[in-house]
Amino acid sequence: MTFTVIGLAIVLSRPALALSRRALADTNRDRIVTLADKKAVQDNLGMVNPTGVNALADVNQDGTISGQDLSAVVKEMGQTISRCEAADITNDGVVNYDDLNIVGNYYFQETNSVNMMADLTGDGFIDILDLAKMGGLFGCTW
Ligand SMILES: [Ca+2]
Ligand SMILES: [Ca+2]
Ligand SMILES: [Ca+2]
Repeated sequence: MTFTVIGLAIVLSRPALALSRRALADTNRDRIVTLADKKAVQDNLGMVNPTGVNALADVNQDGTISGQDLSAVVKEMGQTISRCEAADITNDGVVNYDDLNIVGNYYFQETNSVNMMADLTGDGFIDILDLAKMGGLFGCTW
């Protein structure tokens, strides 16, 4: 019984799911990790609780733009992201209602460290454009 309860607690406390590490390293969301993404982190090093486009540089979503984010980008340098992967916010290999719901949860919010995975267009805001980017990809797998 104890194990059951502990197991349930672990499931419930699982951190917010996010885009793949590779997709998050693509800070400008152009589906390839380049020096531009590295520069986006470098230009904002030390920033705490970033908002708007700057929040996309908080690759590990810990609320601070640091050397850890820089390392995360460097590690994925040159990697490309498929259209399907770029829209798979939950990072479970399929684009479906779970991903749509995440955009819905943060709809019409400025991008920040918590919701940045829902900013699929990388423009610093979560709105219809992010939903549109998911359009046509429903059901796709990668
Ligand atoms: Ca960070
Ligand atoms: Ca998904
Ligand atoms: Ca957006």
